Amino acid sequence: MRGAASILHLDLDAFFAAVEQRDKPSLRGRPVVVGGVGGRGVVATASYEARAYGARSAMSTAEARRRCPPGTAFLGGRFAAYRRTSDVVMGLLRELSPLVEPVSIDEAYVDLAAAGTHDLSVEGVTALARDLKDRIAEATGGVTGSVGIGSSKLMAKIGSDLDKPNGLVVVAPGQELEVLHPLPVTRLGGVGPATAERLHQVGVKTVGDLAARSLPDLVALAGRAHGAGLYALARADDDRAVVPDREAKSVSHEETFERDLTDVGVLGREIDSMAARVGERLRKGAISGAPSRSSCAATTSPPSPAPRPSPSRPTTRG
Ligand code: TTP
Ligand code: MG
Repeated sequence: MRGAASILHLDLDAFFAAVEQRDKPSLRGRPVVVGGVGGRGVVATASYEARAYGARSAMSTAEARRRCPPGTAFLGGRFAAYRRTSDVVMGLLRELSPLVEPVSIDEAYVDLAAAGTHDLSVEGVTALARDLKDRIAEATGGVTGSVGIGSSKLMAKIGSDLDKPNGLVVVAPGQELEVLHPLPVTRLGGVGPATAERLHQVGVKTVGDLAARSLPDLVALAGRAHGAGLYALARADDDRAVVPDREAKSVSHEETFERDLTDVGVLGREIDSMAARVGERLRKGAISGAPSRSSCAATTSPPSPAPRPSPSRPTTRG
């Protein structure tokens, strides 16, 4: 944790849907769902208008169709357009600091202290964030983002999520625990459904509840490393650095089929075709790697969630 609120986190709002609404003015203000539109399709994202009806990322498109009213647009996605818009936004972030860490296609951390030129007072970073939001909307033709600024990556990310969409939250140094403790534990990175379930069973619902537990308690509950991590996060104790240009850890390809495939010959041909596409991308990037066994597993049912393109885990939709 730093003495100044000098880490910024940006997350664009309903990103894929926002790009669609920008490019097709008739979609603005309307429910829009982007994702797989076939029978086994999965929702990548939903505009906030569609979320009002319950459409969500990773839900089956069939379920989103049941929930959303007639007139909802169901779109297959245009990844080149999302990538171009993302590049414009990442470019604006790089104007703020040499230390920018993209986390996914629509999300990044910026170390404002690394620039050495910004006023890092709460007023100073608030004005900087307002200006950034204006410039993003202008450069992208109307895509909005939510910004959080705080004394650590943890507080910056919590902040960007607190007032979505189009939010701006600066967590002043010294206010971290006041902001953090009332939140549900699931808002901490690393508390997935399994850990959350275990914590709920022992009465830990909020981050404040978590902070009241001893270190040995949490280690007994979640294991040594994870327990210690939770103990630190509940105290807003987070010294993770902003790391620019993280290298890709893996290159993969996944598809959801219209029907379950059980014929080994057909599956083999599908795997060959996907492997060829991965190989093509590896050659293009002049990189190599060892195939991972688990990523070669062919899942037929249930359909996997919509792939989430990210610089650190590039994924191409089929
Ligand atoms: P998110 O930032 O998680 O979601 P979002 O930008 O759509 O909405 P929010 O306002 O809550 O930030 O993800 C960014 C994009 O990544 C999203 O627009 C679509 C894609 N994505 C997937 O393809 N599959 C997924 O399961 C998720 C969560 C996102
Ligand atoms: Mg987003």
